[in-house]
Amino acid sequence: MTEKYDPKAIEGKWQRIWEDKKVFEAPDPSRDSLKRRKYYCLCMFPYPSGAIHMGHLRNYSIGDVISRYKRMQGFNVLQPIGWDAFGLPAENAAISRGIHPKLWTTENINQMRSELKAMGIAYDWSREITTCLPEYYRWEQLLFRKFYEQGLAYRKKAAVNWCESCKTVLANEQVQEGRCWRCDSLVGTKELSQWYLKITAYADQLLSGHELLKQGWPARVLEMQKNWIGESRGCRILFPLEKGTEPIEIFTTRADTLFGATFVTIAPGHPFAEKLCETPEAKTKLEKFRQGVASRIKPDETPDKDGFFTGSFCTHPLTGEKLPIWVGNFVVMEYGAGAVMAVPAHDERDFEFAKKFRLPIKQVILAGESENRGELSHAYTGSGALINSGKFSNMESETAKEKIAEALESKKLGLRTVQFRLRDWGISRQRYWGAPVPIIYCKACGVMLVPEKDLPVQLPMEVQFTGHGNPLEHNEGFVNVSCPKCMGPARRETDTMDTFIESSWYYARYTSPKSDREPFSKAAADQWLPVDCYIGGIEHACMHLLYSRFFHKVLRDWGYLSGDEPFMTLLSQGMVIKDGAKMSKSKGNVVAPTAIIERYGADTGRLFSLFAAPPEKDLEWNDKGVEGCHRFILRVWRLFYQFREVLKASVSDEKNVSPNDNLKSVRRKTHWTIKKMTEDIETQKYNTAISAMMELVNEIYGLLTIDERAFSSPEGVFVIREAFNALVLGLAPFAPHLCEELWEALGHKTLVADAKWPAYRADLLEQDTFLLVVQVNGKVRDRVEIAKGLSKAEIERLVIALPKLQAFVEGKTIRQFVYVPERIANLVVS
Ligand code: ANZ
Ligand code: ZN
Repeated sequence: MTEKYDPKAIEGKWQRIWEDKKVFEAPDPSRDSLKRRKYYCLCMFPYPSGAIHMGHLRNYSIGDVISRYKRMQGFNVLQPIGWDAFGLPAENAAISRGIHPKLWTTENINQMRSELKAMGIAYDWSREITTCLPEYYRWEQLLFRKFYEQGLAYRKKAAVNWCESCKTVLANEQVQEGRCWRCDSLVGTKELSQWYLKITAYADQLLSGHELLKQGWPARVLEMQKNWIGESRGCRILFPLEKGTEPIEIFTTRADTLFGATFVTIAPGHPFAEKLCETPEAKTKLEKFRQGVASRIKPDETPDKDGFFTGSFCTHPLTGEKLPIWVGNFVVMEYGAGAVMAVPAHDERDFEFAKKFRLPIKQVILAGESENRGELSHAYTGSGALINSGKFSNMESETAKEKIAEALESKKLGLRTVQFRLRDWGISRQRYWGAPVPIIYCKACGVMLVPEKDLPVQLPMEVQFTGHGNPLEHNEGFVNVSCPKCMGPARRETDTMDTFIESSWYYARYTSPKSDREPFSKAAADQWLPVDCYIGGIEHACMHLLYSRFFHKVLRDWGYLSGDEPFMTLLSQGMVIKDGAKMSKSKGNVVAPTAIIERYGADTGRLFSLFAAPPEKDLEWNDKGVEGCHRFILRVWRLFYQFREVLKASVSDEKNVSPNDNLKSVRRKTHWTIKKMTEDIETQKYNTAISAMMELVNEIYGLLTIDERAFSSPEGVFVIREAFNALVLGLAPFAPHLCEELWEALGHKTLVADAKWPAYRADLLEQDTFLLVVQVNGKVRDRVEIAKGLSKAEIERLVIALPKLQAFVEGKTIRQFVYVPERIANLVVS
């Protein structure tokens, strides 16, 4: 052991040893010679943007504490890493700086790999995957084939962001305040045929699966998913058309208000709209509306209610009344049936609409007393007794919902259904840097899947990045193919897949990352899955975590893997902030992990990122805090250095140890620390686990200041070695390089990474004394430490003799001695 702590030398040394010995390469559980239970710990894999940032440092430090801790607990731990390597920034770099996305990505991966290695994370590097390589994406092309064959992938027209001057489709991230990121011109929309995955077919399972996740997932993530999926129980009702055969279908959650429907409103994009708009005026209006609605960029922006009368009527399914059909801009085509029955008296949007266009308002639900007089001033949206509703009048809303639905069902004019807000997943991207959709269009044969034997459809490397359109479209060698069926000339699909596809199944690929016959081996997936702990940012609460749960369920249904859920526990870590804002390049408040590693070593950086805040909270970056963590490491180092000879000495047998009170108290602290850090790590309170270890170090230093020879007796050597062992083992998941070095200094021949997590002895936690609060006539006059096991009479004698009490008892008679065992003694005097 050197006198000076030299993180560079130590960290490099142990990283090499771990790598040479393949310490963190996880054997498949069936081949594990140690027959350990498996534990799969996964951090969301990084996008290779250039260099690792503090969010990575934090995320991966948390994952590593869990992995190393579980390993010390005797688990066979899989902690893999890879690269989410397709995506927009690479293409933007190609457009603005002329560097090929493949090159840009590869360079970034190389840099980030070496930075992650410098952090000393216990990764199984033999399982590294890179999603932009054909050996990875070929499998999702295969999966896409299967999605298509199973009717889970389909094509439909939809609006995309379109920059007219760049002649290109823009991702939402490329639209900044309604303008193109590149040329700053206004962004419009364009209708294109796009590929979709039918996630809605799994909506109910994605929701009911929450039951299984309740234990291990943060409630707020489940809540966000629940809202995103948006289950809504209601009724589909048919309104027969006055002219024509097919009725208009609407979706409502309030069948009880059916008698209050005074008109029907359809979405501008409704397939009946053209047919229903008979007059030229209505036709012109429809055209205008369609353009207006389409040019809205953000779907959550609701403009003022607007609409027009189509000129057509339908009939009320129960009363037979004639109801006008309107087009309304607030009715969305993608939800429910794309049409609503308008009940202005009980729905705010309909109320506003009816007021604006002077349409009838008919109350059918009784509101509270005061609200039932005269004309409604706003919609009453609550429940209550029905009025003006024929034979359903006087029923309560909830009963009426069922009874009216039944009546409709028996007339075949209604059906109770569950509706989801969740939309199918649009996976088409009109961009180069993604996995090509394996489809060929043939004039004669139509839409054709690329045959399995022709996979992968590789991205061509020779492409021009002009910023105009998708480079694949202009790549003749890529686009022109022969049809797999008739061999005639055909065109290849130029859309590439959303990068969320790659991250939807990578966790399964890690279980057999080199598999070259299938996406992953079922046997390997069955051994490792589900992921026991998944760690990543809260920003992935909905999309990524829903998409991968969807993939998992689909793959399960195909028999590719088992189990209903991919991730059993989820840890959503908070953000890293500095000076009150999220660390980001644009804010200029970035601290690079590499700078911290360079200056203090990786162990300090890791320790700080775990000490500064519990994982789910935001972490405020603070240079003083980093220095504090570094000083703690130095303190530990000095302590070990001071005792370097003792560490090597032979230790007396525990049976022969009878430590004095001071040593006993250090022992107690040691066992308390083991208990505390174990419980805290189990409950993800890494910050307080570290505090406990700091306390132990303080306790040792504290005793040394009173008595610098406190540990020189054989008992002392035993006690300090026990404390040191506990400290090194406990700190090992946090500061692993430091701890390997100290473990070696303690004379161990094995790695601390392989060591067993310590156990505490409950009997040693017991204190021999307790603190007694002493009162006279109910007022606290003193606090004293009393040995355990004394009788009440003995304690009374001790209390009466306390010097501080003399002033209060002198010359008085003691009437009573009240004693609450091990807590309070009260003298009643007069
Ligand atoms: C009649 C009614 C009467 C309604 C009433 C509400 C109150 P959630 O809970 O979100 O599912 N709706 C249905 N489809 C729509 C669409 N495509 N665009 C816009 N609005 C639509 O909401 C269901 C309610 O939202 C439905 O119930 C319908 O209005 C409206 F007193 O029908 B309701
Ligand atoms: Zn053909």
